[in-house]
Amino acid sequence: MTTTSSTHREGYVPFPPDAAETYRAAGYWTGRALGDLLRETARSAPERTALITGDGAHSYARVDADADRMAHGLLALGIAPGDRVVVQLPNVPEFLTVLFGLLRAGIIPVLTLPAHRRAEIEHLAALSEAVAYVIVDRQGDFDYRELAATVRESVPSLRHVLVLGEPGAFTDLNTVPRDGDALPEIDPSDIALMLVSGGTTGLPKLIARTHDDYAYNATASAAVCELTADDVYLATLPAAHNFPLACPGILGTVSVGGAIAFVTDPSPENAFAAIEKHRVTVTAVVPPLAQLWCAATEWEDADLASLRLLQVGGARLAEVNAVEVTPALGATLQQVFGMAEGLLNYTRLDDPAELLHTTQGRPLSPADEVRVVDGEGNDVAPGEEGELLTKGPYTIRGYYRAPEHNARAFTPDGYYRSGDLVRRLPSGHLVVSGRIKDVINRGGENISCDELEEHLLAHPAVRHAAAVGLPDAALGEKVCAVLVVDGTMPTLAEIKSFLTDRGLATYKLPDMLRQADALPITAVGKIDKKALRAQ
Ligand code: OOB
Repeated sequence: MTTTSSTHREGYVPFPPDAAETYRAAGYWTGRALGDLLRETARSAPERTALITGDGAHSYARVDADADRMAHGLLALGIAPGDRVVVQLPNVPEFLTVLFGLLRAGIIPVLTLPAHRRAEIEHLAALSEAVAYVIVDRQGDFDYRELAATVRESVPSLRHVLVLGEPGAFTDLNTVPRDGDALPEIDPSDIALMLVSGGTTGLPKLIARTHDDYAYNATASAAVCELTADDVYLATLPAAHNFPLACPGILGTVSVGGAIAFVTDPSPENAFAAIEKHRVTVTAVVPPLAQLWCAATEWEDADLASLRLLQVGGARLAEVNAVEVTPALGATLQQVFGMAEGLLNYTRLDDPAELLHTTQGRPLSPADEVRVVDGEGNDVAPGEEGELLTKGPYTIRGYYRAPEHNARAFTPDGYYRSGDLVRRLPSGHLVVSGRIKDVINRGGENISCDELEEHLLAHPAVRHAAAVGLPDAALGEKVCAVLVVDGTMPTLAEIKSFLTDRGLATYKLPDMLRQADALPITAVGKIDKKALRAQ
């Protein structure tokens, strides 16, 4: 009955046929559709808990059937395989049904974050020519239906707004599911879903991931984390982000038959209660949250004994914070250096403490190709700093519908230019030493913000630190350190002498200090340097 929308591959950059053949032959790509990850577990262990919700546990059999009914309902609305649907849901259990419903129908979810607003959603909906937009009615004091009304006026392709909760003028998502017979055949080399790039400059880009590559991303990650059916994964970060979605996250947990719980509020009080109640074993957080959770063990007395693995990634975790994780939370620390574009680096569970604390892990796959290059694109000497370039079985070859940007962001031979500065150790572990874009150029001297922040964080009064470059007539840029402190704010002179005592070069010392109550964060919880500079 349904026909595949022919437009969805326009502007998609596929893997070259020879690379695809290699990945298939080597067994990285298995020809499974993402919807099959759930199907396989539902067949082998139908009674196991897939989902923990406010009103009890849902078995794999139930979630599987719910996903099928959602798929049939979406198709019955006239949404066709290959069509794009913008999904903007907080971390609610229904996320799983909506996601798998779309995947099973061959409809492509465009996974946006709850914190995205009009500028991002309009851009992403228009770029993907989305036909539908899935939201919750409201969260906190934000009404997504008002946002949807605005977006629908400016994006003519949007035919449906499907609402979880009170639908207002739109369609109630709960009325959509229906029974049906056959679902469309899925081509595993086709686009499964679209992620939003984490880039902090310019408009967000769309990252189209295939069934083959993303299934590998999730299952190989599950293997590295030694995930089993006994694990309970807590989605703490926004579920639409690659890290909690598939590293190994939600999809990895489904692939091994574990259980998934969601929290919308990652505060220690709330997350710790969920960990205790559901006996959570694994979760993923960003560094500021890891730091907050560690500190909160001082005043929260929840039982966290079930937590075996805390994954920390998304931004550089300072060594001073890394060493605190296991003593405070009892869990093994895993550093994860990943990107929505693909490449994932993990510290391994049995890595020595030194590597766990001071590196951001090593590539997930033996087929990941990593180069560390200088400004001219030549490989640097082993151990030297350079830009990370990468290609591999789960790294995109180009952003969706972005040919001009792709010409800069990818090398002619298909490597993604990450913009991250790294050093590679003999073990293959990478140390992220900064970002090409996150460097302050002070009178011709380059200062890595990450490095300066690491030193600032070592000061006993400093809880959070961010270094930003501000325009300066004499120097080009001057260094401003924004600090969140415990107790009294140190003076500039005190900070300078503290950093000098730590052996930091004089040119890296801040020119000015600003105190803040909190640092602005991006939709996924990283420090928002752009917003900070604007302040
Ligand atoms: C993850 O993905 P994105 O797409 O939001 O951001 C990617 C960028 C990287 O290029 C790098 O600049 C930074 O975020 N980053 C890290 C890091 N992990 C990510 N910088 C330093 N240390 C780390 N551990 O952020 C992401 C995706 C999957 C898993 C984990 C994180």
